[in-house]
Amino acid sequence: MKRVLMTGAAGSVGGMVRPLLTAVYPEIVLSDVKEPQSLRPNETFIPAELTDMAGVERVCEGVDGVVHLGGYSVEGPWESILQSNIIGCYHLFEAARRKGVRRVVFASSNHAVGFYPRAQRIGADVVPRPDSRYGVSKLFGEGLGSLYADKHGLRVLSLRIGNVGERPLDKRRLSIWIKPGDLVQLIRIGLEHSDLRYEVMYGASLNERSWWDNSVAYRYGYRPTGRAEDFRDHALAEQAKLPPDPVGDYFQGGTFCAMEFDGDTDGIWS
Ligand code: 15L
Repeated sequence: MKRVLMTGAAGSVGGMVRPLLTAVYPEIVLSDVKEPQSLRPNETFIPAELTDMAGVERVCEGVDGVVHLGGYSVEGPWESILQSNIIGCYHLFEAARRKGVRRVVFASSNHAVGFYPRAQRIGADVVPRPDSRYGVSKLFGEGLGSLYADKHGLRVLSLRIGNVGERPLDKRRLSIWIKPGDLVQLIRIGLEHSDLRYEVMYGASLNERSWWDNSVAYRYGYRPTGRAEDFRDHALAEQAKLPPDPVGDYFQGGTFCAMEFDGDTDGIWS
């Protein structure tokens, strides 16, 4: 891996993983609609809109591997999700194929499976239960990754990322938190591991309260070092400031499940 492209480089996750990737790979191409701050000597910024196929092809030029963080990163109106995460994600995989990119690490999300109850432990092979239009768009991206791997030989890793940050923000995040360094470990598995063809893994640190069986990642050598419980007091204090949310607190996806919810509540409160 000589030249690595990161889309969504000006976003918050991009900002956290960027210095760690820049330290590893000789050439980093950063792409986003706005320029990220303080470029290092081995970083080049190329602006692109994911909705512009020609622009996406331009940023893929000469690239060996892509870390695709770009797109709409929360629940939103259908039109925004459609443009950024459906059309934009298709452009990314198709441009990667046309330009001979070898690997793509796709930032999927825990919201692809957010409607699993917190009481249930799930692996990466469960039937998806998206909790939002955003979650559905992430499954579309996972589907594209699988298709381009099987049909075109692209090697793809879909990471169902929990919540990236220096520490878990609340009780839910004690289960799904991932520290930036652990996410970079997973990204490097996606960019470098020789056995990888197509896999789905969870982007979580070493969390005692995890709801996910991440044995696929461990099989590929993932050894997370972040421990959510080290920040338990802070996370629970923050949780205490939040109003109760019967739907969100029951399901793994939290507030994404509660948004616009008018479904069947049997079994939630009883
Ligand atoms: C995500 O997928 C979002 O991108 C992020 O903003 C958080 O909402 C995160 O999930 C989460 O579930 O905490």
